[in-house]
Amino acid sequence: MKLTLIKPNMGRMMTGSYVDEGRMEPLQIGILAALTPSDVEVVFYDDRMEDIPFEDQTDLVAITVETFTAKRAYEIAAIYREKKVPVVIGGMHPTLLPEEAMRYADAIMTGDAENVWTLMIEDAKSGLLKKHYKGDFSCKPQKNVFPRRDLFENKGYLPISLMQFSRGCTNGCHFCATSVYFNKTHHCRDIQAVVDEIKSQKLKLVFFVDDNIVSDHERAKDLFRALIPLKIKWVSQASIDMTEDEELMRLMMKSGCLGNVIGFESIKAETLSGMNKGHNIGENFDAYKGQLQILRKYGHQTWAAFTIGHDEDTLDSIYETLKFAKKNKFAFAAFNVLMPYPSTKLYEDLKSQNRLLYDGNWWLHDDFRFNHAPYMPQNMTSDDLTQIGFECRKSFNSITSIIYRATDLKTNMRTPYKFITYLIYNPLFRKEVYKKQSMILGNGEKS
Ligand code: B12
Ligand code: SF4
Repeated sequence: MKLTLIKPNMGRMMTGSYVDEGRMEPLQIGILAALTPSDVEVVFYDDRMEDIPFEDQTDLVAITVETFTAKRAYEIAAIYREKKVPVVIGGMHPTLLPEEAMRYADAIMTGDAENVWTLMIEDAKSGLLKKHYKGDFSCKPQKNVFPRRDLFENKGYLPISLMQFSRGCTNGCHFCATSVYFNKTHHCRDIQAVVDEIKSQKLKLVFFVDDNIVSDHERAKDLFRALIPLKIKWVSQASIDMTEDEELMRLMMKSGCLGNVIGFESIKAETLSGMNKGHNIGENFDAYKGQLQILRKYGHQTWAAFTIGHDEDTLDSIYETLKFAKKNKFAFAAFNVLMPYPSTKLYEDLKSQNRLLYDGNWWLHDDFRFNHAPYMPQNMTSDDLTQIGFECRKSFNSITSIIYRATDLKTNMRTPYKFITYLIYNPLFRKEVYKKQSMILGNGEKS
């Protein structure tokens, strides 16, 4: 049997197809390939930069789907199904919205694949695919396999190895798709398995794609202790309450952490409370003053993620957030329009208030464009929100801002390695700001 794995692109720019120059290895593809029995031939196509050879013979197509790639994924599925090749889809979006996904595939898989993938492959071999495979979290992430990274060779990915220590997060921010997918649970791999996987790698720069690597402080400390002798450099995602535990911070930075993506979301306590992000507020909240001192003390290169368009936000408060991000010389920052992902509390609230645009399913709507607000905000128009989001991204990533932010001896200039990382990635992200804005989802043809 031949299995074709596909990672779909998000869409097209007005001027032609979008090629993500900052693309990274798709970890789920490597894991699914590794879980596949060895008598099955596996090929992989990354739609983000290569053409899918639809004419090639294959027996089963498996597509990984996020909400932003759903439209393109369904287009790809339709082409194969037209040729009578069965298609299975899985990942974040089908798990959030199984009824929709079922309309576009022969089979769907919801939740994690580790426990049901081989069963699905056996069913496909005998031509007896079931409509719905339900994964669960009863085994450790990745089971006992290492991702098949041989499938990633010569695809031009950034020289950074994607890995995972844990999946999920115990917090429940109202906008977060991950918290719905994992139902506020957190699952860790055995630390020795992570260490062995790192040792098997040539690349010594690792991106732990954990949703929140410090969700369990004690487990995280154990991991960091085990990483110290490996002398790697790594980045991940972490919640800012890590700054309340200095032992955690010390071990984290000693183990080679350059910095993490941190969900700041907002600099106002009432906005953070409104989105159920109390763990950012802590005691005596003063626009993150205390937390930032700790981050700087340990030389943490911060990738600050903000979401804009909350009910408490105004145009002024968003400009204030931009000023805050520049003033604190964050290495990187994201100003994402708050996206109502299906099945989140945010989505359900906006739906019940009749505030969703694009018929409530922006991810499939022909008129929706990337980074546009798909709902009516409280204190501005949706166009204002789209515009101010773009302005924040442009301004934060302007040449003057890049030069100004570089000059932080405690973080971005703390070591030559950190400075080089800063200099390589800032121009790359600057370019992406312009390329991605208003991108059309899918192949651009009206459905
Ligand atoms: C790493 C990551 C990135 C990396 C991407 C790295 C890469 N390879 O290209 C970077 C930082 C670049 C990134 C970018 C973005 N990301 Co991102 N990212 C993640 C993150 C943290 C981890 C993904 C991952 O690798 N997980 C590890 C793998 C092993 O787990 P998995 O994908 O869940 O796969 C398992 C199962 O789902 C299942 N499965 C998966 N696919 C399939 C397919 C089949 C057929 C089957 C049967 C099973 C199956 O099996 C796997 C093993 O159990 C997720 C959070 C998350 N938990 O998903 C967000 C997440 C996917 N990202 C998200 C978003 C919004 C984005 C951006 C749009 C942000 C932006 N505004 O620019 C961009 C664009 C993404 C794109 N498609 O191009 C959202 C998506 C929300 C949604 N509803 O879809 C998430 C969920 C974060 C969040 N909390 O909301 N991202
Ligand atoms: S802390 Fe981050 S990963 Fe956890 S629920 Fe909130 S947004 Fe999601």
